[in-house]
Amino acid sequence: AASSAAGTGQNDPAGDISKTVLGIILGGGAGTRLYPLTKKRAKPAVPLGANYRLIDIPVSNCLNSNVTKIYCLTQFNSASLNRHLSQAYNSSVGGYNSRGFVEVLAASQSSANKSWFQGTADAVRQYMWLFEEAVREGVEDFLILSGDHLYRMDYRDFVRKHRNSGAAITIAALPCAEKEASAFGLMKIDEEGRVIEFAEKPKGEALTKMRVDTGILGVDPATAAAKPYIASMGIYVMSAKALRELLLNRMPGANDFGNEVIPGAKDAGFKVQAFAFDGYWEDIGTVEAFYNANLALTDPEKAQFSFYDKDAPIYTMSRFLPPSKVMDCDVNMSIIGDGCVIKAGSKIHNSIIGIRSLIGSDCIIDSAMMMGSDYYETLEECEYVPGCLPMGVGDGSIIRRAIVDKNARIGPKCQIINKDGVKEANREDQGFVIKDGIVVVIKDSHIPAGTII
Ligand code: ADQ
Ligand code: ADP
Repeated sequence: AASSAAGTGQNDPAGDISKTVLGIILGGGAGTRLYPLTKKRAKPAVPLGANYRLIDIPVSNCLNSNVTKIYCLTQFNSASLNRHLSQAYNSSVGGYNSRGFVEVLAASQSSANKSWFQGTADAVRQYMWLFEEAVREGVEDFLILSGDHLYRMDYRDFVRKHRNSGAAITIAALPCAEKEASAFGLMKIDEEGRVIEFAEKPKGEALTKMRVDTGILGVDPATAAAKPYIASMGIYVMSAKALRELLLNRMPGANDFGNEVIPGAKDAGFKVQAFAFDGYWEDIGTVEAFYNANLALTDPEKAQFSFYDKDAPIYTMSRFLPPSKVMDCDVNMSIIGDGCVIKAGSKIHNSIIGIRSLIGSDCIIDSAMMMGSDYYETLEECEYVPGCLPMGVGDGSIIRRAIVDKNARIGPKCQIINKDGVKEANREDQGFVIKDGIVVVIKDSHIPAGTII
């Protein structure tokens, strides 16, 4: 199906996919699972690592795969997401020749004016009119991605496999253990990789019925024994024609890909294929998974993902921040973003310290993800803040097993340690929420001096 030999796709059997593939990133529904990180921003704008945002992962994977036409569907538009995308990417994709772009499409702007997307398939359906413009300009396949995954993939292999098999839909898949299996769409495939059964998040007996020998994916016997299910990664290549037929004609009421469109397409006789992926991949769409994946980045024994790869870097906004300053501190197994200042006597262990973090003296930051700040504030500006509480962490505070969102102001001698070992709590009036035992300090909140959580 290769159409043009221009650009970097010249010798690629998948063709120049910058012209024939449109990337569509599903940027989040109601945002309950990552709440309160999504309280004040669209999910794709949630900070990741010390310098990045969630959206940088799928967008970087697209650019490294030569997919340069990218839309991101979200429930609400946010200034920080738009600013981030335009500053980080538009100069690199918007060349005259490639005609690339990275754009946000929010539910509220939809012409079909249902103000909220009802699900993943509904979100795509509501913007089908716009995607069809891309089809008229040569796009043949849609690459449908999720906004909350941590992985690195060359989508060219995925597209090539899809085109070679002549499938209507190709689903990226990997082997999965019993313990995680019911969180995913599970499938059974034949020798050719065609999906013959698909069950979205089955439980109990329906789950055990989906057990297979995952050796069929080409994994070694030990892995096959430990991971006897084939899980959908929620990432799809769909031919534009088939998707139009499915969403507009066959299943005009289907809201979700996993629940309805995928099983429905298979039952209607559309060719649905699996594409085996064997790298690191993690769904980081819950507070616990998000926290664990971030902290794992700091631990050389656990880290399976690196933001740096010379052939496939993860890009982000260039902020031109000064390098971080660390006084007489004890820092180990930690990642420190740009523009931070950490004062003397502080101990930082197994933590992520995000951009522009200001940490006072004699603090203990342990197993924490600090997101940092969006801006620096001057002493004069701080005078307008109640109690003149500066952004960052005050002297002598202890933060353990917590996520501290951006622009938070934590006074001196606070302890954010989940002292009572609470599993779940909503204390939004006090500036925090506890989820899965992890304290999340909400963006812009004030935690007065001496507070113990
Ligand atoms: P889930 O991730 O549970 O399962 P879903 O909640 O539909 O499925 O979310 C998929 C992606 O779309 C997420 O990135 C989410 O943020 C986004 N999204 C959800 N609703 C949206 C909306 N209304 N508008 C825009 N974006 C929205 C899916 C598949 C499973 C598969 C897992 C793998 O359904 O089969 O196993 O992904 O993680
Ligand atoms: P980053 O990725 O650096 O967090 P954002 O786009 O989220 O980027 O925000 C950074 C920008 O936020 C700063 O350049 C600054 O202009 C702006 N900003 C947001 N709120 C304020 C504020 N209250 N005072 C000053 N600048 C602000």
